[in-house]
Amino acid sequence: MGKHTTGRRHLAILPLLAAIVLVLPACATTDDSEGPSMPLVPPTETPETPPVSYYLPHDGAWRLSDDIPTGRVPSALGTVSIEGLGAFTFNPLDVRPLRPDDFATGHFSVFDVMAHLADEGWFSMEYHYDRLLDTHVIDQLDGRKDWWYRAHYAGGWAETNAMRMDLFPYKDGMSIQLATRPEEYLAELYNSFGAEVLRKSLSLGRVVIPEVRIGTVVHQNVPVSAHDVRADVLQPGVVTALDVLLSLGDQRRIDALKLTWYSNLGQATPVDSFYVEQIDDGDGVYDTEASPETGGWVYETGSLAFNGFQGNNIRVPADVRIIVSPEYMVWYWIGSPR
Ligand SMILES: [Ca+2]
Repeated sequence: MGKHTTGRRHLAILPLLAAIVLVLPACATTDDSEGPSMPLVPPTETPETPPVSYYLPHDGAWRLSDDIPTGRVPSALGTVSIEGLGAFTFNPLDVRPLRPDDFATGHFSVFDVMAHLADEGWFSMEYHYDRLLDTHVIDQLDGRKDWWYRAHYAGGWAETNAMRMDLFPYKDGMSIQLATRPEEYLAELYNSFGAEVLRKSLSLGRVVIPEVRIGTVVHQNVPVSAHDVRADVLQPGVVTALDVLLSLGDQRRIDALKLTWYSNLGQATPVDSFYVEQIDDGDGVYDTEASPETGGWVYETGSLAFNGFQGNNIRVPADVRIIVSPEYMVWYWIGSPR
């Protein structure tokens, strides 16, 4: 019988996990078999910085300067809750990415955590990479099929999520829950992934989004290229939701963008991401900078089958939201019209 973890960082997410933990067996485990000497301070940690804003284009280009902040590498013990099995603890410094072409050194996905725990022998899990879906699929976990997950960053809340588990970047303070879902639900998810891969192959490997809506403006068949804004977290060439806006800038369909880097936001720490605080496309609607008085932008992207809060509207910042070839993207202005 293992023991419960009592790491200070975990206390912040305990209220959110409590509902799940209460219905799980009491046999929680903790990965402390390697002794107490695990380092908790990463070699490349960067300190928190105050919010800092960047305006694009910069020197005529839709690229940020080279001296932008970088995110902290995961370093604190993390936990995963698995339906019917309990909570498992891991050291992020032990986790290796199954998709090293996507994640930069020190960074990895939610799925990588699961694969790591299975490799350590904490539970039985079989999985494979399906190239027709461009994702790893869990064939069985603890003898059961049809697993899916919920995950959110520190300060967030449990969200229905239709993002590939092996592309969801892990951060310290994250909450991760695995549970079985109806077979039909997984089939619909995988159908949406397969449609993305097919769409990308029909575009000869390029990301082309059939419809991008920004406020009241609709852009059709938007080609998207990588701009490598988050080279600290993602590998060069990985395409993100933010790249959609930067590509529209390249194409002169957006006049200006404001991106603000936050190390933390209230209870949410670390954040370590850029937030989009202005999309000026010159039509006079929602063109000004976001503010508490006027409002701001939120976005969603994915398959229409999972639009809104069915899975596409999740609190993953655009700069680390890897996209494969989504069916649509929408940026909503929340607040008063300006
Ligand atoms: Ca506008």
